[in-house]
Amino acid sequence: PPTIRREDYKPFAWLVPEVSLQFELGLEATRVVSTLTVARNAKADPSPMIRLNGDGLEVVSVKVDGEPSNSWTMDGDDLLVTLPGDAHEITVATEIDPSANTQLMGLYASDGMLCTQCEAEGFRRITFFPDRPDVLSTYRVRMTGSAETFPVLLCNGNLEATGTNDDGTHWAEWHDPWPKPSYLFALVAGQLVANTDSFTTMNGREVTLNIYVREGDLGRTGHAMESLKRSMKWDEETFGREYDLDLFNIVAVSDFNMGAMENKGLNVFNTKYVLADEDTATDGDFDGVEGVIAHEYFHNWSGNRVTCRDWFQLSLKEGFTVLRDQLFSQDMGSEPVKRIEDVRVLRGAQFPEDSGPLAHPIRPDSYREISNFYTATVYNKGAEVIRMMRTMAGEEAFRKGTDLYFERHDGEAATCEDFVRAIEDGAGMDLQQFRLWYSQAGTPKVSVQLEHDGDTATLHLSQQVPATPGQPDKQPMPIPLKLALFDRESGRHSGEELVVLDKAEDTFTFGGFASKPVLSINRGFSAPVTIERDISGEELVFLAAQDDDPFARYEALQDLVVSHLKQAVEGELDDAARTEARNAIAGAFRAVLVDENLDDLMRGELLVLPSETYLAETMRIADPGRIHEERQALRAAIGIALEDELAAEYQTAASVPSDLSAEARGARKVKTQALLYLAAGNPERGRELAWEQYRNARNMTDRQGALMVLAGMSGIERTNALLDFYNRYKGNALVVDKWFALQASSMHPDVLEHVKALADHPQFTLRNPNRARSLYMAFAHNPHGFHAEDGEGYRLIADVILALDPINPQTAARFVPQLGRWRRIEPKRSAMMKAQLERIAEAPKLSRDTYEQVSRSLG
Ligand code: BAL
Ligand code: ZN
Repeated sequence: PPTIRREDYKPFAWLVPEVSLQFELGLEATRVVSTLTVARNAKADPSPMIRLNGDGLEVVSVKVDGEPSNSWTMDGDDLLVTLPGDAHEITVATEIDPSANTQLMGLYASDGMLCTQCEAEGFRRITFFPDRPDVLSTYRVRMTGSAETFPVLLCNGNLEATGTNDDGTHWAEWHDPWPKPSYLFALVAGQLVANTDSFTTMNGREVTLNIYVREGDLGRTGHAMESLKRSMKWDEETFGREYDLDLFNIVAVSDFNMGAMENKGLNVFNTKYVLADEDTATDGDFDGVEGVIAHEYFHNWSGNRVTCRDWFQLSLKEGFTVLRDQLFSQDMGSEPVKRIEDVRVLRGAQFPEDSGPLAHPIRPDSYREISNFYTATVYNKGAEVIRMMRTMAGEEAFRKGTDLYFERHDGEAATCEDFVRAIEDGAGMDLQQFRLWYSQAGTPKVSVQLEHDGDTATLHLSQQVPATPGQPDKQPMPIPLKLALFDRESGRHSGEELVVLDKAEDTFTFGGFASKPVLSINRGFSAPVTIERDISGEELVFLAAQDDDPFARYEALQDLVVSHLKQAVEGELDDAARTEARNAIAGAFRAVLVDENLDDLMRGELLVLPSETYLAETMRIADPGRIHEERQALRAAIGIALEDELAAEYQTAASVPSDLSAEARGARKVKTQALLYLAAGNPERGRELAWEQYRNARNMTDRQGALMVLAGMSGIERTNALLDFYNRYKGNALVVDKWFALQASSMHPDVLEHVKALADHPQFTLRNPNRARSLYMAFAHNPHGFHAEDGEGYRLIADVILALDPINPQTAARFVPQLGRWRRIEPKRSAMMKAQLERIAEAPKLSRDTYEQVSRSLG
């Protein structure tokens, strides 16, 4: 497959101001007739022909200006039409089979209904079109189909007319007044019911809101609707953005590659991010629904009104929209807890990407298959980069920048450079050097040393941006670091400061310190970097107990644990030193358990141990087996040392009434963490408590928490709980996904055998992405199973990739990065991981998606 390069961008030779589409809908055969009004683009190199992208389409007929035409040829999958004049109308008819579309890109059948996914390049699987985001058109769509099979007919924009025909079909005509690129097109047809509500915008526009689902799911749409209304209000208040149509529709579908899709006026969602009630969704699921509803809604401005010029600019809309949804969720719940969760995602998913063979800048320079670049780097690091601009500018100035961005580029297909320039001009700041964050990959490492002399504290900072594929040499980047210097005696500091490290090395001095202060740095995680600080265990304990920045407090605890586990894994500790370190950690955790100033949401967060993946990331070469052993042993040691305190916390938390209040959610979080430690320290007691919790659970958070613990243990309680859970929820696909995932992510010694057996379960299928991921993605991210010493975990995931690739390449390729970590794993496992990648590479007819990921991973 060819490589597409950012530097090769050229504007398209033709404008397509208007598109008219006619669909005759059928699950097995859908006829599409598209009429494009085209005109030469004066800003582009002239061309005598127009290239209309296709993917697997066959031409039924082509007309130019209403007359059948022969002046067309195929170039691979694309249709080239020669056009004599400056403006024409092209009409192309095609026929497609949605039921055969297992890739779930383009128009496909899901559970008896029809729906679409067009981002990034799915529209070309529906009809021939210049399928690139810088071609903006207004769309008029007429859909005709069986009134029985497709009672609901939805498209972008406004519904203008409907009617019935004598043959049992009916039709609907939709018009979207806002010019949009083809990737934002959507169509849905099927048997659906709606939760309908309304929202009045800041200028008094009455917007009808619908959430369409299958009939039995209507009762679980309330949270999504409330989240939508809160998002609409928040975007008005925080970014001054008002909704721009009279209708906003959301449809939930059960077969979906992504989480959701922001099609103009018709968001299509994975059911996972719409449906929630206390019996079937955990607190985390509720947060997921709120966050994704907000994210897709916010795209209406950051993505739709201002879209991307080309796919290299993906972070323009995704990084910015992730930041917007993160800020929204911070405002809706606990700001520090949300920040910790977001950083955990960044460290667990993006840091490993940034330090491996798939590392790429947030604005990549080249790709073969753009679907592979919907990554944690483009999304989450992209959000961090914009967050840094906000931190340096301050909230008010940043808002001036975003106002200017929306004003300048409304209706345009813009670039990341346009965004940076708007922030620069609007906020009045110089971001020249800061632009390096868009072009350089790799997580910067900042080394920190604090010296004290007389009454002056001197801070030495240095940065190093590691080499990444294709980028051996890096320049220093501006790194904004929030810091505070604590007086050891009083436990206070005299104010937070922001320093920007923009050189390879720099020194900052602070006066007025009679004794050496304790440094708290990168507070609030002000920069997405790793910090290597010269700090004692005693200072970390001090910060873990005293720091007034909740993130820094969390960080101190994490550092304490990470540095201990690194030493333990790398064989640097004798028994006495190990015991001493474990005692110090247990002491710090005890302080967290009994601290009356902490709310339970935060307490629960502070108790979470760093993940095995993150621990591996902190080591140059990781031994996953040793990491697992040491981490489990530390958990058990804490469970033993703090058994009484944990049991007391557990009982207190268990007595909090079960509802969705922050207090109750916090209590559940603490309870789950306490249970994990207790079960590790005293398995008998843990099993009993978990079984009791399972039986008495009145919500999914408690039920799933208990089952998670039981799934990792042996015993009849495990069998009974898993059986009960399955029988109770076997009609609910999202909960059955949980049932598969809980077993695949368990700490049970036989997890690999369990996963193999579950693959034969009657409810398992590779064809549904949620189900495939529930078993195999959960397993691939379970280091204890995936890194089984004999390499069977690697073989299993390679088999999955090979089996899934012909069905759904986009989803198959998502499994490759786990094997791609081979260079950072100890030699024996590393060789087996590499061998599996080579086996995949040798397979005939690999998709472009999987081929690209495997070849980059081996390269
Ligand atoms: N644009 C793809 C799905 C999302 O990021 O919202
Ligand atoms: Zn998005």
